[in-house]
Amino acid sequence: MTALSALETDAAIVVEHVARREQPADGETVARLRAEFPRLHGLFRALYGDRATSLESLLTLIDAVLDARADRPAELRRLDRDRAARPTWFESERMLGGVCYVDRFAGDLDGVRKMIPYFRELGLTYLHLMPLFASPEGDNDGGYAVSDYRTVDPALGTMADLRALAADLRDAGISLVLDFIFNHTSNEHEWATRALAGDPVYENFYLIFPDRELPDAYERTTREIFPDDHPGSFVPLPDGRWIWATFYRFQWDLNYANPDVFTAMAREMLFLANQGVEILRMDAVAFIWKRLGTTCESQPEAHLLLQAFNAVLRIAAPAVLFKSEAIVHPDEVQDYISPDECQLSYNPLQMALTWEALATRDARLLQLALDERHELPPGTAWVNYVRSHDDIGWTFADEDAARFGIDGGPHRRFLNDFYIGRFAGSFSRGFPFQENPRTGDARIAGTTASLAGIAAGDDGGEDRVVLAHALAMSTGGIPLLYLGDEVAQLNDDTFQDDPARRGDSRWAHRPERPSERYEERRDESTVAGRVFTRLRHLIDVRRATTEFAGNELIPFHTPHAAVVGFIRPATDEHGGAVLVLANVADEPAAIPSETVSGLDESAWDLIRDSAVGLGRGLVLPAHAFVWLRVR
Ligand code: OTU
Repeated sequence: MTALSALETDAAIVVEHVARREQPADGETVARLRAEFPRLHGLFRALYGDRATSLESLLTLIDAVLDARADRPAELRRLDRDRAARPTWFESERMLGGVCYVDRFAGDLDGVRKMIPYFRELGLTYLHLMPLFASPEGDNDGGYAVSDYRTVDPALGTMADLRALAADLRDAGISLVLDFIFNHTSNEHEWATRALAGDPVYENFYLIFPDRELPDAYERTTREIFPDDHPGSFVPLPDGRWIWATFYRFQWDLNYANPDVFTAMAREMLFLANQGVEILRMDAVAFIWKRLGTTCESQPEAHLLLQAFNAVLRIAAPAVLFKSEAIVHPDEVQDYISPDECQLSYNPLQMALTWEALATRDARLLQLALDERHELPPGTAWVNYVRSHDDIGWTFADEDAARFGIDGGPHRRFLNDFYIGRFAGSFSRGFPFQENPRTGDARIAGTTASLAGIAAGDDGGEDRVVLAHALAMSTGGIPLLYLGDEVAQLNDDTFQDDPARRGDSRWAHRPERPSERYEERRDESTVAGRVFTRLRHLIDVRRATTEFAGNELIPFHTPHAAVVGFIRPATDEHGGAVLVLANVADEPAAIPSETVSGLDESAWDLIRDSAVGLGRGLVLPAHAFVWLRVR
């Protein structure tokens, strides 16, 4: 039987199946099912076609999708239509993201609602709330161990509160972003407890092995992700068996080779979509498919699974976007980004290389990333951030570094030493995260202000905080602020005294809302006030600069290794173009007139709102940047 005839016969069965449903699907939904079916069918066959029951599984999935569509509230169906009419909404220069923990920033969901006026003051259009679902007591990886995707952590509120908050945020022009933590569940999820109790249906939801034979075989090629917690990728169960746990011992990886797992998780995803979530942050995408003899990261099936989830959403909740969280080699990061897979992605390379440039006072690797690794397919966007709730990992490509004679391994060790503050003369006060003595690997924890020099009292600290944000706000896509960084919050050292947080230095950069600093935010005699005022101004300028929409970027090279440069071209007939130059060095950089001779002599400084002449070149002070409208 050819693939085409399989599609035809299966489609006929699906049509009949859908017609027999108790609750008939509306015309719009049927049209979307028709449009997406060939793709979903192909993906499902590629993933599960070798199983005798694969068609049956597909029918179960389609029922789940149609049930979710039937449950989709009217205002979200309206959103589906609005987004379809303006599909590039997220590429606007007005987009600005913020991220926070509900409890640490605002107490609970009601507290978040009360912060909406502040979010508007700041200009947010996107709010990522860190995981807020039921989770084990004590250490739960900041909520990344989910025990029930349909229950909000009772300390934070209820599902009804979450729905109401999503609607209030939407009214304020802010899209709610939540994680879809789909690589693993907590060991207290009902599926996990049933698996542990020996229920074969749920044993099949996870990857459980009777002895060490296969775990040992897999571990010959897998990476240790959280070596502080346990070595390798497996943890023992009380009965002596071994279960796959890539991250913490209480986070059990799901078995996506089982189509029932895909359908069960699709149900949870659609449930979240129907609560009013507009963007799902797809956690740990690289890890979702395992294959013996490989790293078990970024396998081809990981992409097929994401595309299948994407197809499911296009039918039932088409307004919702995916943001990929792949903190891996830059080639691999790119592979997750397409309109059919994840429309948005963190840009870990730009993030890490911004810090790399600040430490080395050399922006060449960052420039190379903008020159060669910035472009994206139409209909997609980067999420550019200075730092997240996670560590900073040095995920640049060794082959890129080699082009400048830099050896990746020792360079990473230097960067770790520098940001931990072990390197003489460092301005940084960071912590090591998951330092692995066996491999010499480590990543970095710390708030932006503490890493950039403010905690150490370095003269360039405030400038570096602003510079790093200015880059995230100007290269394209959605800039994302870690809330609290706009008032230069410092590390929270108290995690070291809390048994539930002690083992995870990322808590250093997840402080509680620094309310004193927020009170000082209009007082420019304070650090918080100066940083806030400068960032707030950048946000205003960005919103008024249409050239900052979209992702198009033309590299602009200067003779200085410490200067990164690019032009953001006009996106409409009215715009000129915006030249961005940023100097990461501790000394001024003089840009000679020849470098800017291709531009009109008179330019407009968007930040100072004043004319500048380029006839004699220009001088960038230490840690300074310009956004110039040029012709
Ligand atoms: C993600 O990060 C989350 O962002 C973390 O907060 C979680 O702890 C983790 O998953 C488990 O849910 O290893 O150090 O892309 O870098 O997925 C962070 C690879 C992590 C990993 C990433 C993971």
